[in-house]
Amino acid sequence: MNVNRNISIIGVPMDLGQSRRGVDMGPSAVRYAGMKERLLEIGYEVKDLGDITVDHTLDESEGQLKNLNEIARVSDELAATSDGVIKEGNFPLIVGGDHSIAIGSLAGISRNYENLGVIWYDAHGDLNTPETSPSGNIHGMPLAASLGIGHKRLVNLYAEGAKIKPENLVIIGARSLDPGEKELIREKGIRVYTMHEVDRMGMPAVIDEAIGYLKERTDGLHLSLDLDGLDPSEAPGVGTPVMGGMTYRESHLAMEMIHESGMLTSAEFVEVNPILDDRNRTADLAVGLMGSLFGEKLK
Ligand code: Z70
Ligand code: MN
Ligand code: MN
Ligand code: MN
Repeated sequence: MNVNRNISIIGVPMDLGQSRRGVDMGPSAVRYAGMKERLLEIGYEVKDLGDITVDHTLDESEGQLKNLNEIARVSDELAATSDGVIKEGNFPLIVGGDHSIAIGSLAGISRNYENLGVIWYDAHGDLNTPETSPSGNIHGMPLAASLGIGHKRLVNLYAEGAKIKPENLVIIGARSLDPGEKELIREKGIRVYTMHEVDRMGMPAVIDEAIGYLKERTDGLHLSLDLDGLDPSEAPGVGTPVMGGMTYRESHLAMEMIHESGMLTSAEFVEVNPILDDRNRTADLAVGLMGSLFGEKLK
């Protein structure tokens, strides 16, 4: 597969999917860290489409699902934008914002594939439903919603029903799974490399196996990278830090190997919270990871 040389950046300053304000400044922080310049340097054509507008007025009307209305509205717009970028022949690079935005990106992107593969690089499973969620935060639900499970507004967003198939999904780095999420993983047979597997097998074997598995069954590959997948000592600027995460080196290697596969067709980087960060370190890290993901030469 030829790597797409035309990248379209979409910013989504969403912070309504969780309870720590500030992640809406993620797209600015990542732009400030030199995202576009880095990609131009590697040799891509890069178009920054700017940010999707988010109304940050908190709306508690839905009770159990916090800020459902605005999240659904933004997700629908993001779905249409990502779908449009692919139809123009460009590569969508989406920058959040909290992880609830993946509902919109997957809804739009998946329209263009029979079997979209997804690598979910995250400390969390984001597989909760309104019934299993301990928090009511929609950023803990985007994968379940994309699999067709959860609130109908989220499940039927942009198109009716499931956007991805459980067998086309690989979760890497999980170390904080709620009971309902574990049940869903078992029930659907979802492939999960928890930190246990990352430590036992090593990152090279995890990525080799994940890529080999997805190569057989998918016709596109989306990387959804939550910065909290990395260890908080290296990515402090996230809303929900969880100890024992993937290192800087493991993560760069993972990005380089995904690049080498030639399979990547879209990507998103989420949960950078500059308010909680240490002098934009986590945004800098995100841009560095993009460098590796897009094939920056090491020598
Ligand atoms: C928890 C919930 C979550 C990200 C935290 C946390 C989910 N499982 N996702 N940080 N990115 O509330 O559903
Ligand atoms: Mn806000
Ligand atoms: Mn997440
Ligand atoms: Mn997470």
